[in-house]
Amino acid sequence: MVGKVEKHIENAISRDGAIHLSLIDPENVTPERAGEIAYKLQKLGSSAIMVGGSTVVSPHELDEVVKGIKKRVAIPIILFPNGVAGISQYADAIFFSTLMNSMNPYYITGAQALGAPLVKRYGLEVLPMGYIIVGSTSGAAGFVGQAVPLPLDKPELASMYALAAQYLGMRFVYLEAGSGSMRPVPSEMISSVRKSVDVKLIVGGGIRTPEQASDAVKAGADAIVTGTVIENSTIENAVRLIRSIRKKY
Ligand code: 1GP
Repeated sequence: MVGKVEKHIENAISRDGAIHLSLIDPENVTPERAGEIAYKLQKLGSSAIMVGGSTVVSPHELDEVVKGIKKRVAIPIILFPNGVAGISQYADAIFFSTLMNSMNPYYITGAQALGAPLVKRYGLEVLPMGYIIVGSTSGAAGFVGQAVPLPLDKPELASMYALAAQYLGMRFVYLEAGSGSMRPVPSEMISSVRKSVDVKLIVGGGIRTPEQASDAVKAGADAIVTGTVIENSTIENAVRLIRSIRKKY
């Protein structure tokens, strides 16, 4: 069932052409700092705050960070979990994901089965997502998730995985080049996936400049995720980056 958060995302994409999603890693910030960052990003036009990281192990710290963000923003807070420790009752929704190209069943259905009862008990809105890791610099996500990252020069492989995700019922596909990657997802790969699927296409990992963000949108991304780059960049770069994503401005 499509809930409030998914409708908010759909509406923002149809209004703006494409949207920016901000990722905050709860292991890198205090709850107060997370709130400040989220407040700034909301003001700049980010459509939702994602909270998660590949090595999150403390549900308590996660809860505190989500609460810190919630105090400061009205936009949805969406969990981006690495496993069962990535679930917080204080968030609005969860990207309920399967790591499509993991070699370990724990990341394909195991953690999902363990976490599902908690997601239900907390009443979190579920956003079903196929998560696909690409490129040899995909870092912690690829390593922890025991993925065999798709080669960046093989867009057809990404399309196959994305189409499989759609056929499995996912309403989101996330092409992930890894946080801090030196090589973001190439335009050719994004456009190949765009041609193959109708679901919402999220792209992230290593996007640092407005030009990279806008190239990804031109290639067909519906949403661009950036992590710490916004936090560390100048306000001008952050404004330009978020604006560059909106096709209709
Ligand atoms: C990581 O795709 C996200 O999961 C964001 O990556 O930190 O490089 O922006 P960056």
